[in-house]
Amino acid sequence: MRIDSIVLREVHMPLLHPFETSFGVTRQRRILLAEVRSEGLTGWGECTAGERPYFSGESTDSAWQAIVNELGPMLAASEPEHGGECPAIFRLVRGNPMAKAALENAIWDLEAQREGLPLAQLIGGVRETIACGVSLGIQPSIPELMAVIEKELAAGYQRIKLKCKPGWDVEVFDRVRNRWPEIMLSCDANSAYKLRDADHLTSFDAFDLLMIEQPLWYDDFYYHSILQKRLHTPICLDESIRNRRDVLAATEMESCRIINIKLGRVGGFSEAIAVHNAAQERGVPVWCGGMLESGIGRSHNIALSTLENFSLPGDVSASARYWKEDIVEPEITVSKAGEIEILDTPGRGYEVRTDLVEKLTVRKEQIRAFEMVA
Ligand code: OSB
Ligand code: MG
Repeated sequence: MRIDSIVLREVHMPLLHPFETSFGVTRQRRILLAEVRSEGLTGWGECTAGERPYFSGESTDSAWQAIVNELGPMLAASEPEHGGECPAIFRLVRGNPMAKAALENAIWDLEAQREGLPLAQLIGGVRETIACGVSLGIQPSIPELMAVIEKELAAGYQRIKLKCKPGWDVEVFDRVRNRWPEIMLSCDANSAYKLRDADHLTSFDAFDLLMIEQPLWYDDFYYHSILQKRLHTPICLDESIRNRRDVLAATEMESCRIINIKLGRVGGFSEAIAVHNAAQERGVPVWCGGMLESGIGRSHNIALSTLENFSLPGDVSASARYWKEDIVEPEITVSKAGEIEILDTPGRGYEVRTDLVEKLTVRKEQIRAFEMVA
């Protein structure tokens, strides 16, 4: 397909509730959106980089630079027929997976529209609904957390994930488990612990957690493998898994028993599918992570979650948990059974509210192909 134009924007979207993890608090998202036009169709991608380079080395600003200076011009000069060609188009640029994913996922959206297929179907998805969980940030107090859990369970969510860190862990799990002995409960440390905390982490086994997500360093397999040997609770890796080869290394070393897949973290649909397949071949279940996305990134996550090995509830929840007003139409909703229904519209399936996007835009740049010197 000929790339007619690429427009990159930064939109500002205040979260309804501050989101606190072991590495900080987010109150407002600064989200990059890529709008790619080709032959009468428009594909959208979202960059999941955080405002600060604390989850990974990327940030809204670093991704802006990477897209405007490098990746955007590369894509503008190419004629991809498939989203799967993007990794080769971007191959000279190392790292920057979230910046790459913003563009690659827009091409997948375009390809699905051109084929007249829902994106979920284009990638080989097998589900008509996906299972949803929630990720709950660190709260000011345990009673406030209990109230939030009560609300999300009543809304139908199938799994509660608690962000944790030293000082916000066993006491919290104990109170939650006492009140709800049967729910699917997990935790996510975002690398808040060290191997010397191993004794403390083994005490998490008492709470029948579905998994402990990324307890140790963001770039580690080895120390997680040592820790996993001491834990009954499965470790789930998020930050550490960057690509398919990492799945092979982590499963070979038994660093984890579950894998979280995020489109941005692995660089887009091509690598996400490869990660999914590698995990499936090794009998490791996966689930779809979230990065506080707008409806655009969320719609990509929904499509991804229809692949067969997404057998655990994801952090893909309703628009209304994050935003007063989402930028897609219809908004993303979750049923009382804790499921999102897959739409049968071609592409991502949720229309972009372009007027609202325009209103929320704080910077915008049209990207051109590198000048060809005759
Ligand atoms: O580690 O899963 C994470 C949000 C920002 C950065 C990292 C993570 C998260 C979440 C939020 O857990 C999940 C969501 O989008 O609801
Ligand atoms: Mg995580």
